[in-house]
Formats: sequence, C-alpha cells, structure tokens
Amino acid sequence: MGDIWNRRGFLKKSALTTITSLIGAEIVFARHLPKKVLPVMMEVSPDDLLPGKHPDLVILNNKPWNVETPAHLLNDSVTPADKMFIRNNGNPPEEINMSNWTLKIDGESALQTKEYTIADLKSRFKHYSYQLTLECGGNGRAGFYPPASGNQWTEGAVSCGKWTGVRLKDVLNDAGVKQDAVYIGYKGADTHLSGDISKVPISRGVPISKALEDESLIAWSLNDEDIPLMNGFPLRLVIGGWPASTSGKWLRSISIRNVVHDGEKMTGTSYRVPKYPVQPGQKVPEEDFMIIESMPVKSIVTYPKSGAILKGTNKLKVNGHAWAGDLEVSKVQVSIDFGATWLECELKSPVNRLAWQHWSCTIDFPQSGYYEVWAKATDSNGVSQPMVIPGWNPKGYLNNSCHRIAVKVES
Ligand SMILES: Nc1nc2c(c(=O)[nH]1)N[C@H]1C(S)=C(S)[C@@H](COP(=O)(O)O)O[C@H]1N2
Ligand SMILES: [Mo]
Repeated sequence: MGDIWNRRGFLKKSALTTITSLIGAEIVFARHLPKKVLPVMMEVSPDDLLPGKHPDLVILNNKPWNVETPAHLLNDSVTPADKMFIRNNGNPPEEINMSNWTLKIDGESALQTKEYTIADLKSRFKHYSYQLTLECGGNGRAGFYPPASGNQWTEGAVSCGKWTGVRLKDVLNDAGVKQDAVYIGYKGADTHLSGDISKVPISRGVPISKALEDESLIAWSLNDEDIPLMNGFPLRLVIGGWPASTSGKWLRSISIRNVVHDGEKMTGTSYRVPKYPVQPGQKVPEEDFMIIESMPVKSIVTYPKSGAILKGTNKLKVNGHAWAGDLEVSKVQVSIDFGATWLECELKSPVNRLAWQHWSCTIDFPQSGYYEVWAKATDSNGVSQPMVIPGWNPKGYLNNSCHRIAVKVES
C-alpha cells in the first residue's frame, strides 16, 4: 500500500498492472515513460492509485499529490480518513517503520536535544483527542482573478478529523523551552520533488504561543486508526485553525527557535499575503508580505450536492459546517436570493475548541425555478464572510467568500 512511484520516481510494477487494466491495453513503451508521468488516457480515480481514498475525490495534481474533497463528500461531522484531502509538497517517505520512527526536539531555544520513539511518546505523556479543522491556506484559490498559480482548490481543501496523540507542549516542556523561544519549526521525512536530498520540500511552524496551546498535538492516530500514509503516517503535527501547512506530516523533528522559523515555505511569498490591500494583479515587493496566522471565518454547504432537484415539495433541509480559525462561529445564515435577504440557521457549538461547527436550516422555496443557496458565517468578533472574492493576493490565499450551491425546484 502507499505510493505508486518507486524510489527513482518510476511507476512501480504493481501500479503499472493496475493502470494497464484500467486502460484496457498494454502500454507498449511503458519502460520509456518518463519519471512521475502517468498515461493521459486514463480515468484516474484516487481509489485506484491512492488506496484507502474515496474514488470521488478530485485529483488536482499527481506530482506531487494534491487531491481535494467535493463539498458534498464533507457532510460527515467527523471527516473520515478516506475523504480527507491530500496536499503534498514533495514525495512521501517510503518504507516507514513505525517501531523505530523517532522524533527529535532540538533548536537554539531547546534546553536539551531529545529523541523519542513513538512508544516513548505513547508511554511517557498523557493522550488527548481533539477534532481539529485543517484548511489549506490556498483553499478557494480557483476563485481568484487574475488567476493565482498553484493548485486550483475549490472548496475541498479542508477537513475536521479526530486526532489522537500527545500535547506538543508536554513534549516541548520535557526537552525544556528557554525563555527566548519565539517559534517552532518542523521537519518531515518527505523528500524534494527534484530528488535532490539536500533540498527540503516544506518546513513550517508557528509562534511558541500557538505551539503551547492545549489543542496543538503530536498525533499518531486519525479517527482511532493509524494516520493514512498520504496524511502523514506514522506521526504528524496537528495545529487547528491555522493554515494546514503548519501541521507537519511524517514528523521527524521539531526545532524550538529563537527567531521566526525560516524553513522552506516560511519566507518569500509562500503562505504569506501582502500587509495592505492590493489591486488585483498588482506586483508586491517581498518585504511587504506577512505570514498567515489564524484562518478567516468560512462555511460550506455539504448537503445537498450542488445541482440538486427538488420534486413534490418546496421544502429542503440544508446543512454544512462553519469554522473561524482560532475563534468560534457565532452565526450562520443562508440566502436564496443572491444575498438580498438572509435566513438564520441553527448552529451547534464545536465539540472542542478549533473544531468546525455544524449548521442546518429548512428552506421553503416560494415557487418552482432555479435557485442558489448561499451560506455565510460570522465569527465571534462579528466578522462575516464576504459574498464575493475577498482581497486578491499574488498567491491566491484566504478566499473565504460564500459557498454557493444550485437547487432546482420542480414541484
Ligand atoms: N512534511 C510535510 N508536511 C506537510 C505538507 C507536506 O508537503 N509535507 N503539506 C502541508 C500542507 S500545505 C497542508 S495544506 C497539509 C495538508 O494535510 P493533509 O494532506 O493531511 O490533508 O499538510 C501540511 N504538512
Ligand atoms: Mo496547504
């Protein structure tokens, strides 16, 4: 189980067999297929290539894997492993051995360098489980104009699984955190796409204050099972409410830094936005970018699926989730008249801090015809989602505009 590429980046024999049967013909020159290239004539389904993933996930990129979840597949209150999106920056590690996997704590602001096996973590620290919302900073990128380069996520780069592990703060305190600590930075076992082993695909982190929050976890389990390979097996950081890029997968080390972590994709324009509003398409000097922290308020409609047809009744129960970074969601409303009027929904409290919240309402359509259901959440500071695309930025981050679905009433 696992990746379809061998260590040198060519298709594994087993994957070639699967692909051949999908195409229904022998790939005569398969041996000349370049590194990391899939045959074009292929109904690529994540289920065939990514064991354990739902067949209706949408592949945005296969080198590296970037796979999103259609909104209607996010209807579960706890995101099942097979419906959890995948955002890889490099190649996941191969030949993982959970029993000798180690996690190192080091850095300028660590009192000592320490190493833990997963068994050490499990036996020496108290276990905690939290449902945590992980949303990629680039979720919604497809909505920006002029387009921003990068994976064209629509709504589906978000999840809220139940993670189990130990508190990051318990492990950091065990190694010892010096007074001058300002940040943590992770390293994972994934490798750079170029194959250059001196390069790191991603190494991000959070300020020490966020790292020391109760809900910041070093997790070995998702929904009471091993973490799927593509989501970071056997160990990962889970930092709810912040760009999911801070939740390091295949976690090998955490450095306690006395400076803002300067690892791969912390600097330049990665996971950063301009410090001031800019005109769409404007060039912004690199020194005018700031690091994205807590994610903005957002909601999705997970039921019904967009394009639903209502027959024999004018009433429809609509539901979904809403989240607001480090804050709570205080209100969710829906509109069926393009935002002219709004109906307040029933909104549940989160199961724990930094978990998404479920909302629902029953809509009574006035007559048959075409409608759009728009959902809008408001956070505990009174800030709402914009109905249209918010502040354009060069990398297309933080699009939290209202999610809309189409409904046809034919009664
Ligand atoms: N080691 C490592 N950690 C990583 C990444 C990665 O490529 N390598 N991708 C990050 C990004 S950008 C996101 S959005 C989340 C995605 O988590 P998921 O693939 O489990 O949904 O993992 C983050 N952690
Ligand atoms: Mo991301």
